[in-house]
Amino acid sequence: MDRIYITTPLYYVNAEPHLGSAYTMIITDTLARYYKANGWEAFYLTGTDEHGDKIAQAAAQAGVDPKPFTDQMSATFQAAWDSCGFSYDHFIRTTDAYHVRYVQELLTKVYKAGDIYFDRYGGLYCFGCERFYTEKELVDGKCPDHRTVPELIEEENYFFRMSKYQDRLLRHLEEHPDFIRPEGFKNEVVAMLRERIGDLCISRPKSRLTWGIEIPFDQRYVTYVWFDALINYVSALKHRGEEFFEKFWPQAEHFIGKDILKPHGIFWPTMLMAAGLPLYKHLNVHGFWTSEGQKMSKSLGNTVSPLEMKERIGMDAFRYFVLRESVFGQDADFREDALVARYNADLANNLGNLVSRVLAMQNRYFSGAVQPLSGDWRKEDQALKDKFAQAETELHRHMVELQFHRALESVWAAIDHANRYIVQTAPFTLFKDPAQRTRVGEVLHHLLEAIRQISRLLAPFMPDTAKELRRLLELKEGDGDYRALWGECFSPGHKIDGPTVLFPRIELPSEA
Ligand code: ME8
Repeated sequence: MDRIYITTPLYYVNAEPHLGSAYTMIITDTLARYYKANGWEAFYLTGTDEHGDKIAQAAAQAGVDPKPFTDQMSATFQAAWDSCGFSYDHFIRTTDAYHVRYVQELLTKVYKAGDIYFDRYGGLYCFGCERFYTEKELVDGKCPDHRTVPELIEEENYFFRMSKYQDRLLRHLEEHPDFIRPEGFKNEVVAMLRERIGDLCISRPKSRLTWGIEIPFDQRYVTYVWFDALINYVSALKHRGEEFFEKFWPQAEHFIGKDILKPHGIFWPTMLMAAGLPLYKHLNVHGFWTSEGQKMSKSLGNTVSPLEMKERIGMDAFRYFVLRESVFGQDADFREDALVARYNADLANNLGNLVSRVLAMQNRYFSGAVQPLSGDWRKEDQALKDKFAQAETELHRHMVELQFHRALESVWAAIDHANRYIVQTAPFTLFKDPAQRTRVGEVLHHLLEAIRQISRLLAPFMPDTAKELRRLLELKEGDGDYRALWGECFSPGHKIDGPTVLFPRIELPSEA
């Protein structure tokens, strides 16, 4: 059986869910639904990243102990994702006991194998990033992300012999050119690997930070948050048993934003090598969203909240917009005018009108009862069916390439075609001639088929809309009709529901 293991980053619990995290969720949820619908065995993992300085500081600011703070924030994330309808199979928290145990087990194993050593180290430390920087990485002496001057810290710590695996990782990337994709990000990692990567400091003294997983062989230390968090991808599978791990791990598809390329592209595979585990299959890297051309930030007040978008235009319309408007791997801009334009043109007009017109005619002309198809198909009937078959073939190809915008384009080309088919066949004119009633019934039957196909094709992208279309067509869940051939789903007399407005137009103030 085909299998896929889909993961998201674990979200830091120091901020509310925003467009950046929602985007990774929308992509991965779409893929998980797509593969499950196609009969694959899929496991879809998300969760929260809860240890480290950043979280300890956020808890302190909130005046709460880290544990209750993370409990509450993690629950906020989970509730937000549930309200968005994301279909994850497991939600992991890095404070979960099984995860903590596994991290300690792995640390012990790597330590015993000699790949973790104790050393004195002085370096420039950025508290925001929770890591040491080399002079070369700084911009004007400041952390490039936080624009703050890192502090000089000297202390004794444990180090992971990351450099030992540098050449092996470079070879792996050469032998598996799509290990990290799109290619530009692979090239970035290859460039990093052509320089000295050094070893990785993986502990923090408790004198400085206590909120972390204790180093199992030295109680004076906790584990560096990245060394802890990355391991979730394995601990979540192991939690379900060794067999489960063996089954899914070789099919691991990680999805991340480009800012966390280094930990996933370098720390993680070298950690896996040291632990004697196989590497993940692919690291899939997406770009960053800006809002009206600017970096999203709370102080600018331009963050996009998935829950607010759901409230305003509905989750499916929000999903449609971010998937249709962005190219996987590239940066994208969230613009209000683009959102309204796409919503009105693609959803309210193309899709919404098609559905309401067809259902309205079916009800007006035949009281909702589906009419039989004769064996005698006209050229335009065949062309309509072919267009949907073409959309499906293209969609499969684009999904494998993670080209979500293209996949949606293909579906919309078929939707456009269905609208043109109405103009071409003009059932509203034909109906005036009683001798043409049988043909009108056939035309509408083909159009109902088109809507059924739209519901199938859109299900991974717009699950609620797909469900609503099936409800309007009076198709029950698990009816066995999902894969039925064109023309073989609706038996004559099958009654469909009345027309409805799927996507009410958004009127701009100037239009009102
Ligand atoms: O990095 N556009 O968590 P996080 C697109 N805990 N993606 C964005 C974005 C934006 N404007 N802003 C953030 C972490 N992201 C770690 C991960 S995994 C073991 C540990 C993305 O909550 C960002 O790239 O800061 C990352 O993929 C995700 O949101 C979570 O970021």
